[in-house]
Formats: sequence, structure tokens, C-alpha cells
Amino acid sequence: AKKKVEQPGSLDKDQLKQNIIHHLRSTLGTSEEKASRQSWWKATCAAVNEQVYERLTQTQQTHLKQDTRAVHYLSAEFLMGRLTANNLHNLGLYETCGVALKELGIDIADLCEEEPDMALGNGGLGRLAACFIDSLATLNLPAIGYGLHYEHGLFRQEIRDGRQIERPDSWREYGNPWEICRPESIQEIPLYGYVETVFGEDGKMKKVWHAGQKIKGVPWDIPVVGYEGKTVNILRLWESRASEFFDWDVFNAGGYIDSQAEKAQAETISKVLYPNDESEAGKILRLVQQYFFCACSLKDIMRRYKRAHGSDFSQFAAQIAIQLNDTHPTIAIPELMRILVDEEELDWDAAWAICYKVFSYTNHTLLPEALEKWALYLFERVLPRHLEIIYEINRRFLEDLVEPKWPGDDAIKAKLSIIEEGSQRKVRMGNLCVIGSHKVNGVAEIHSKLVKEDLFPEFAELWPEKMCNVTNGVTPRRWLLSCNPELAKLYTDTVGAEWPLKLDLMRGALKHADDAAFQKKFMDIKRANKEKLVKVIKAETGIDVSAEAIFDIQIKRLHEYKRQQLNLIHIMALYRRLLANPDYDMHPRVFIFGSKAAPGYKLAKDIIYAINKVAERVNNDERIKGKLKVVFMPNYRVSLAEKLIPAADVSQQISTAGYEASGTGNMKLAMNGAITLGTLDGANIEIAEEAGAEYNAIFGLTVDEVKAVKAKGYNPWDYYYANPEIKAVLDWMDTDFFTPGRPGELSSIKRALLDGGDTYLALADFESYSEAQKKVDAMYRDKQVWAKAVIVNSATMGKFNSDRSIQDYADYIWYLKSCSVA
Ligand code: 26W
Repeated sequence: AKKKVEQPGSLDKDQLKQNIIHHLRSTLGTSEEKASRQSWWKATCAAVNEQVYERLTQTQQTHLKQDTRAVHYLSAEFLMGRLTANNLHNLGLYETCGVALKELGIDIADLCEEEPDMALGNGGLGRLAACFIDSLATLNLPAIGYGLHYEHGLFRQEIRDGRQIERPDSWREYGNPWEICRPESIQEIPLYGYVETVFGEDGKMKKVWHAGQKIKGVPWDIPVVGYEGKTVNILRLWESRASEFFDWDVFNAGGYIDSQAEKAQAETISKVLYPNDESEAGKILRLVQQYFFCACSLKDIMRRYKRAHGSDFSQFAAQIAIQLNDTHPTIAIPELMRILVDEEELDWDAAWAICYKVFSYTNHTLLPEALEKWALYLFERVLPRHLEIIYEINRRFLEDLVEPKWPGDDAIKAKLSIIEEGSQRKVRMGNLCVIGSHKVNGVAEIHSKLVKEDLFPEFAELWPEKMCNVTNGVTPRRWLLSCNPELAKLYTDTVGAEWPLKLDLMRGALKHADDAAFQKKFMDIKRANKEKLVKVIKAETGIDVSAEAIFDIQIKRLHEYKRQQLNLIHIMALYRRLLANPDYDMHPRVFIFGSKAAPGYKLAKDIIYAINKVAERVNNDERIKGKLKVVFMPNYRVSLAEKLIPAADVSQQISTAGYEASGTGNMKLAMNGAITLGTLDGANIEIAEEAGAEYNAIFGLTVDEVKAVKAKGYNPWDYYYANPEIKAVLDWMDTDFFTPGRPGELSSIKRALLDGGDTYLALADFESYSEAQKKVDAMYRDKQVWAKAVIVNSATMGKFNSDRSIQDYADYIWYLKSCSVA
């Protein structure tokens, strides 16, 4: 008889309790009396995994039997955060488990705190990948995420004397209950070496790549549980190991030490995540990382395809979609060509037709320093055969497409070529992506327009249908249901329990936006969340803040274009106004920052230092009567975001227009009842469209105005001399007011804004920003106005459900249908 599959939430409290105790004893080897909180956590995970694995098997059997088309999401980063609460919620077991644990004397929230964040990503791009795989499973779409199993994720940030210190992150030091090693699916990956041209018996020319080294790729699977869903997909992360294949010869020859060195080198490939966000370092190890995970993933895809179809590749493009999350996995394009042409012996045109249908590419940034280009000599050393293939792709592209369209135009050829000429020749990964993909998308309307018109205009002329938009989204399961249970409950009571799947239902709360009783409920929840955060702030920083104040939050990676420095100079201006007039009329405000700087980004680190120094001075100045507080929360990460976001009143999204591709924190904060204080950039534009600009504080130059100002020749000194407040604040940075005895420690910020030319127009936007801040203050003082605004913002965020984004990808890019799992 067929075994009955457990339905979501079908496990009752007593069964769960029994299972937890069972695992405590027989998996963790301890007892209820002795168990540490960590053991309780692991035992709970083991009990939950019984449910997860059942459904995982069911899902895989269904997909296999139905031979479903699937999407393969290739990403160098997956910023997963913690999984315990998330998996419990998605299985419909959170409440039950809470009661079970309570009866065992454990608080479920404390238990969840035991889990280290899985921080295998830098910021927006990595967290988007995590939201997307949640939505893929929730929508019952056959999908697999592929990435790298970094031993160390993004560094842990400590603040010492106001400065950022980086410490290694060791997320799996004491074991991770969510990952499963799959030695049966190990892959072997060639690197380095040379290419030989040989002629087969049929007289055909063939290329043979003789690798200089082989690396073993060990897959670790993380189950991805869909909401209420029957579908459990996997995230497969590759770990590098030394291949045994020639170590032993070295060992036998007495080279034990050499063999260990070889091993160490192989294992460095997946050792650590590059902490650079939006700036390319051009390091060879990073190229090796990229090739390593792409090659492992393609071998895995091939193995699965061949199991069903043998060497008949006519169905390959019908079965396989591969999404490239930015250019980091671009090397998968020539790798698939290599497999099809060199190994499977398809002719070039047939192989190219397959590739073109299989791949699609998402662009996440327009910043020139973030666009990946590899020095040709490095590329050739690591991947000699791939370089030949790229030359051939390029030759055909230029001859067959560019020359007919722009006959004789060498300037255009030089611009569109995959190879950048010059003193140092380079491979342009962006161009390769566009040429090798059937669809290219940006991540918000304005960003996609700029990708089309400014970044790749000629490509858009060649292929007008190729360029498209898919506005980002976030999973409401993590970013509302799980992180803000009280607000989630209010939505359930108001619009029904379906909203985590159909976020548009939140609009049902709009009709209560003016209702005093509903406003009170909503604002009481916000107040309670703020009270909770007050305690976290005290515990983490020692700073006392009051929940009476406006909580004004800017949380994101530190970058000049995101303009934390604009926030800071405004804080200094407010402080000055308060010193000049202690009765300066403003509602008390707490400015909260959370941000990591790339370790090599000097100015970003200086801005962190400046925020901390200003905070010290402001927070300890009794003259301003607690009207102003500044808090820098160390070690910003997913699990901290989950505590900050529900407590925010104001969401600062203040990038220079045209630079933030989308932003996703903006969506999370608005959903949880914050007003957006933002520029018309990225998804802010669409957020303001949904909610109504009047309920937010929109300011600053538009994209077109930014372009115009830059074209005319921007001079920050004009603003310095024209606005006495700007001048006073910047001059303050040269003094020792914030750094007693050490004048000039904050001067680098002033210098970047004046001598450095203020690349991101912070001074140009200052006045408008300051006015928007006044609007925020005025709105907040009228409790009804404020309550209505936050309710409208929250209730209109349905569009930003990542389920909607994924449905767009499925419909317009992947042509992928859902598959229900019994
Ligand atoms: C090669 C160095 C490097 C590393 C990471 C360059 C660029 C990146 C990412 C593309 C940076 C990133 O995370 N971009 C963000 O992607 C989010 C998801 O689409 C957007 O919401 C953010 O606006 C964008 O900055």
C-alpha cells in the first residue's frame, strides 16, 4: 500500500513533542535534563526534517515521473539567513511547535536565536535569490538553485573605537542541521592546462582540453520548503575538495607536504565569499569560483537530462531553463557550448541554438565598476578552451549580426565586441551574457529602461524583444508573517488567512485606513515592535532610546551612491539647529543605521567611523534633551533586519536617482508600516505609485535632472557657498568636535564631497532632503495622518510579493508551468 503523506500542519503537538525528545536522545545523544539550548534547537530541526524529507522525496519523484521542465537558478550568492522559523511557518507547524516547546520548557523565539545566519551573500542580489527560491517552491515550480558552499560567508562586523573590524563568519562550525551532503553526486572539474587540436578518423578537427588540475565538487543540498506547499525544492551548493586523482603519486614519491599544499589550494576555492558589493576586484580566485560552481552545476544538469533522454539533445532546450543572476555565472554559456560541441559533438549552430534558448540574464547594477571584465591573460590561463569558444561566439556575432546592421562601422564593433581592446585586453562578461541569452531583464521599471537605453542601447536595437523588466519582490512569509507576527495576525483578522499567498488581499485593509479603532490596533503593534527594538538596541550598543521617538532607519550596504553620508550631514545639521536653539521644534528622532562596508573601501569605512563618532557626541549631549539619538547597529545581517524592519517608522531610500537598480529593503519596510523617505530611483518609484506619493516623502533630483546637472558640469562648491548650513556642517568635520584631540579624522568625507566632486550629488539634493525630513516630522505629529499613511503604504505593497516577480519570470522568460505535488 502507498504510504500516506503528511499534510501541512497535520502533526499534532504531542507527536512533535515526542519527536523532539526522540531526536534529543538518539540524534543529539543527550537528555531533557542536560540538553543545551543548541541541542534543543538541533533536535527540533531534526524533528522538522522528518516532514521536510518526506515532501522532498515526494517532490522529486513527481518531477522525475512527469519529466518536468525546470529552471536552474545560478547565483554566486544566496543570502538565506536563518531557516528554522521559516521552515516551521511554511510547513504550517510554527504554532504547534511553539506550544510543544513551551511544554518542554523552551521558548521558541529563544530557540530560533540559536541558529547562525547563513550569510552566503553580500546584500540585495543574494537576498533576492533567497526570496526567489522560496517563491519558486511556493508556486510549485520545478526549480533548483545552484551556488557555492562557502565555508565562510560574509564577514562578521565588529565595531572597535567606532571603526569596522572584519572577523571570519563560521556559520557551520558546530554543524548545520539543514544541509545534506550528497557524495553520490560529486563532480570533477578541470582547470588550467592547454588545448590540443586533433583530427579524428573521420577527418574532422577536434579540440581537446588537457587540464592542468582537477578539482572535486561536493554537493550540499538545502531543502527549500514552499509555503503550505507540497513542493520542497533544493538549493544545491558546491564545495571544492582536492581530487584524489594525482595526489597519491606525489604522496608515494615522498611529497606528502606538497600533496597537502595541493589539497589546501583546491579547498580554498569555496573557502570564502568575496565581500565586494558593486565593485569588481579582478582576482583570479573569483574567476575560478565562478567556473567551478557553473561547471559543477552544468554537469549535474547534464546527468539528470541524460538519465531521461540519453544523448538526444533535441529536447534539451524544452527541458532546461538557466537563469544567470547577474554576470557572475556567465561562464556557464561557453561551458555549455564546450560540452555540446567538444564532448557531445553537436555542430556549432545546433549547440548555439540550444544555448540561446536555455539562458537568460538578469542585470542588477549599472555602476561601471561593478561590470565584470576579466583580463584576457588570466582568463586564458584558467580556461584556455573557453577563450577560444568566446572568440568564435564573438566572430560570428560581429560578422553575422553587427556587420550587416552597421556595415563598416568599426566603432560600433569595438563597443559591442566581447573582447575589449587596449593596453590590457579584457573579456566583457556583460556583452557575452546579452549575446548568449534570449532574454535580458532589469529589476525595476526605471532600471530596465536604463539598461535598454544607456547600458546596452545597440544590443536593444539588434534585439528589441530581448530586453525586458521584472520588478523585484520579497517573500511576505519571511518579511511579514515570520518577522512581524502581530501585524500578520491583524491582516489575517482583517482580510483573511490567504494574504501570504495573495498579497494583493492586503488592500482589504484600505477601507479601514481612516477608522480610529483600526488605526489604534495598527499603531499599537508598531509601538510594541519599537519597545522590543529598544531592548535590542540597549543590549547591542548600550544606548538608551525611547519608543516615543520616530524610528528612522537606513539599513543597506555602505556605498557612496546609497548616500549614508547625506543622512549623516542632515543629522549634523539637525544637531546644529538644536544647539543653536534648544527649543527647535522637532519630534524626537532616533536615527538607526545598519551597514557593512567592503573591507577595501576606505571612504565607506570612514563614513561608518563618522556615524559612530557623531553618535557618541550627540547621544551624550544633555543640551539637546534627548531629542536626537544616533544608533549604529553592528553586524547588520538578515536576522537583525528581521528585528529592525517591524519597528521602523521611516524607511530611508535616498540613493542618487539612476543608481539603485531596485532596492528590496524599501519593499520590506513599507510592508511593515514605514513611510518611505526616498528619491525617485529604482523600485521607490513603483512603491510611490502603488501607495501614492502623498503618503510618502519623495525628494531630490530625478534621473533626467541628474543627467542634466552632470552634463552641465556639477560644482559642489556652489552648494557649499550658497547654503550656510552645508558649509557649517562640512567645516565641522575638519574640527575635533566629534573626535576630541584628533581634528581632521572626519575630513575625508568633506573632501569627497568637495574636492572629489561629489560624484553622487549629495549636496545638490541636501536642501530637498531636509525639506522632506520636515514633511516627515509634520506628518508624524498628526497621529491620524501618520496612521493612515503607514496603513496605506503597508496595504498597497501586494505588487512586491516575490511570487509576482517569479510568476513574471515563469511566464515571460522561462515558459515554465507549475507542477502540483500530491
Ligand atoms: C563583482 C562585484 C559585485 C558583486 C555584487 C558587483 C555587483 C554585485 C551585485 C550585483 C550588487 C547587488 O547586490 N545589486 C543589487 O541587486 C538588488 C537585487 O536586484 C537590487 O535591489 C539593488 O538595487 C542592487 O544594488
